[in-house]
Formats: sequence, structure tokens, C-alpha cells
Amino acid sequence: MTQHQLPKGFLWGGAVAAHQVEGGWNQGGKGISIADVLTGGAHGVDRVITDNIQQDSYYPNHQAVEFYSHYKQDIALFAEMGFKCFRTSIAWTRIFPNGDEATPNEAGLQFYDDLFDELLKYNIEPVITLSHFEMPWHLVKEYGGWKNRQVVDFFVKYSEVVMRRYQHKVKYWMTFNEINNQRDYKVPLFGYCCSGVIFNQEPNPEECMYQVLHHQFVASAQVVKLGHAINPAFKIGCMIATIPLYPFSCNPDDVMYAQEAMHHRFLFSDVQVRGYYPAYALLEWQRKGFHIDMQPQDAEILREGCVDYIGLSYYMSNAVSAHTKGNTDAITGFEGNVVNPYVKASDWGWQIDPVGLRYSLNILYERYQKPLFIVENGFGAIDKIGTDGKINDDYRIEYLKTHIEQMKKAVTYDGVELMGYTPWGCLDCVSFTTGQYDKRYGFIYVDKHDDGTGTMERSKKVSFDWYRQVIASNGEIL
Ligand code: BGP
Repeated sequence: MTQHQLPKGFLWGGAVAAHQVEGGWNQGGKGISIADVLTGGAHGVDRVITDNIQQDSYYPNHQAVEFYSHYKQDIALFAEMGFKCFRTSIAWTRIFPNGDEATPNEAGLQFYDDLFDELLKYNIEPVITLSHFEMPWHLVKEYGGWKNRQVVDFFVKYSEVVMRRYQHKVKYWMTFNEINNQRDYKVPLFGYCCSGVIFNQEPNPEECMYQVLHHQFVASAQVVKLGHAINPAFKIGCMIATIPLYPFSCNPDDVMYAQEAMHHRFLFSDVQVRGYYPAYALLEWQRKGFHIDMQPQDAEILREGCVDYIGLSYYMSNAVSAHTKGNTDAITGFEGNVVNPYVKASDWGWQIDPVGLRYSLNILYERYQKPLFIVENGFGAIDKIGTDGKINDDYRIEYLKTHIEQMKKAVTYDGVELMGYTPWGCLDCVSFTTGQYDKRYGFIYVDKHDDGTGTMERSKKVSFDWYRQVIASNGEIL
């Protein structure tokens, strides 16, 4: 079905994750999470994993942007922009501080009750990720993270507790954020945050990554089935980092390599959407001699836990060449990548490609015929306050405008079924890959800087009013 405008009820909003905004890392009985032991940001160093807890300033996520104490003020600003939905995650460690307790932490549960009530007061739908890069640190140290099958049960229990508790407040859920980041298992941060495992330190990093992944697929499927039993109206999705890999040239070797490389990105949604492993993955494991431990009931669990929709992040496209197959790109850490001469890149080397968004939406919709939901998209930049006191982020407006244009084409011209659009970091927050405050995405500026200074005061950037108008016109005025 094609339509000429975005559908009524399109879910415009914004997205963040608990550990990147909340702060209050040890308040309300919260336990230590993976994100709480990551340094970076304030000290200008790369993100390093250490449990040698020093002063808080070494750990940007400890304070983040104090959403834990400022959420009412922030939600009022989201409402002013006209948000229909707001995507955030639940911090597992607020609910089960260590991950393996018998009973949940009531103060943590109450915090999200209050947060969701505040959103619903303004008719803003919460869109909730159950695991966004922050499993309990205790489960990493004592159990070895997602390598250990027991973690499946801990995650299912945590998910059941929150889905029961918030069944009348939250309708839209996602299981694991950017689960396919783990394919880039050579980048320690990705493996660590997604699974509590540093794959490079394992005897066979790639095989270990697939074992971890199998546990997460089983956990995700169990949660989807359970969620539908708790409330059949729930919409539960997967969440995939979508980076289309273009062949560098029309040389058939480049085209074939791009397709192989895309298999590595599609595997994740193939299993979560269809409920079984695709042949190309099983054959690859066979060729490489990998043995993945599976239990007899797993095939049925996967089949019964197919997701309702595909949540996706989109920031960039990449290009791959058969000549560089096997090489790891110094900037992105991705394999076989080459610079695409037809697109520009951000200061962090992320290639800016709005058309790639339309292309990706089409690819995913053709492959699965399931509703899609763009739950992250955005432009990280260092924003400056002008002499007039304004933050004129016209480069961000340009990025979002061109991406929304392509998104609209995918819906109104190509007929893709799209549920909504939530730009990343609608409120400035701690950057995931760098741990910086000064790599910003927001419509709302937060006065907090990498040198540790700042009042946490919120102010509107020029993009704030622009986005308000976009939402009010349902994407007609850009
Ligand atoms: C995605 C993550 C987010 C977010 C975003 C921007 O990969 O899901 O958590 O941070 O990327 O990345 P960064 O903050 O590193 O610029």
C-alpha cells in the first residue's frame, strides 16, 4: 500500500538509554553495571574497562546528565516539542542490582513507575529497551557474562518482572539494543557492552561471539513469548544497527563480498524475525569447525519467540572492497571497509548518507515484510554557544531533514511500513563510543563538559523549534 503522507499516529519522538542519561549510579539501591566501570570522557582518554572505582569524574556514566533527578523537567521539554513517544531503557541494575537476586529492588521499580507516569501524563508512549549496553557487573565478574547459559534465566526473570509491573503503562518493547554490534567482535567496547565478554581475550573469539549470541537469541525469544502471554497487545521488537555495506565497485568480486558481509549483519534479524538460523550461518560454522552449545528445546524456543517489528538505528553507510577483505578499518573497526568517495563523513568518520536510509528500509522490508521502527538516527557534533547566546545547530537540522526526506520516500513512494522515528540523544547525553559529553546529538543542550565543568542546566538549541514544527506537521514542514 502506498500513501502520500506519513500515517496518522506515526510515532515521532526521541531516544536515549538509561546509562547515558540517568546518572544516580548508586542511588535508590542501584547496583554497578558494565557502564559504571567504563572510564572516558572527562579525562579525554579512550574508554577503558576497570573496576578500580576511583573518583566519579573518571566515569562519565556515574553522573551522566542527571536525568534520574531532572526527568520531570526534561519530559516537559519533550512534550513541548510534541513527542508522541520517548525511547529509553531500563537499567537492569536498578531492578536486580547484582542480577542474580531472588527478589527485585522496589525503589528501582518505583523510579520507572514514576518516569512512565510522567510520560503518560503528556500522552507520550514509552518505548522501552530491556538491555542497552549495561548488564550487571556482578554477572560479568562472577558468571562470565553472556558466555554463561545461566545468564539467560537471570535476564528472562528481570524482563518478566518489568513486563508484568509495567504491562498497563508500556506497550512497545525491544529486547537487546544493537545486538549485531557483536559481529564487530574485534572492537573490545562492542563485545564488552553487549555481552560482558572481551572476545579478543577468548581462545576462539569468533566462536565465542556466536555462543554468546545464541544465549541472547534464546533469551530474547523467551522474553517475546512471555511478553505476549502477559499482554497480547505488547509489540516487542529486536534492535539492529543498520549499516548498509555497498560494493566499492561493480566488479563482481566486490558485489559478492558485499553480500557476504551483509550476511554477517542480517544474521541477527534473520534469527529474531524468522525464528531459525539461516543456512549461510550454519554452513559457515561448519566450514570453520565451530561448535555452538545448544539445548534440544532451543530450536522451538527460537521459533516461538519471533519479534513483532524491527527496531533499527541508522547513522551511516559503509563500502567494502574484495581487495581489503580481512583488513580491519582503523577508524570504524569494521572489516573490509573502504572510504566511499561519494559521501562526506562526520568528525568521527561516520559516513553521512541519507539515501542509505531509504535503501536500508527497503532492504529490510523486502526481506521480512514486518513493520520497521527507526529508533536511532542523528548527528554527533561539538555544539558552540554563539555570541547571541543561541546554539545554532543548523548542521544537525540538515542531517535530520535529509534523512527524514528519505524516510518519507521509503514510506510514501516505496510502501515501507514504518511505525515511527526517534532521533538519538534528543537530550544531550554521554556518547557511547567515546564517553564524551561534547559529542552531542540533542535538541536540548546540557551544560556539562569533558573537562568536568558545567551546571547541568538545560537549554533549547535552534533544532528544538525546528523539530517541534516537523512533528506538528507530521513531517510535511522540514
Ligand atoms: C548507538 C548506540 C547509542 C548511541 C549511538 C551514538 O550505537 O545504540 O547508545 O550512543 O550509537 O553513538 P555515540 O554516542 O558513540 O556517538
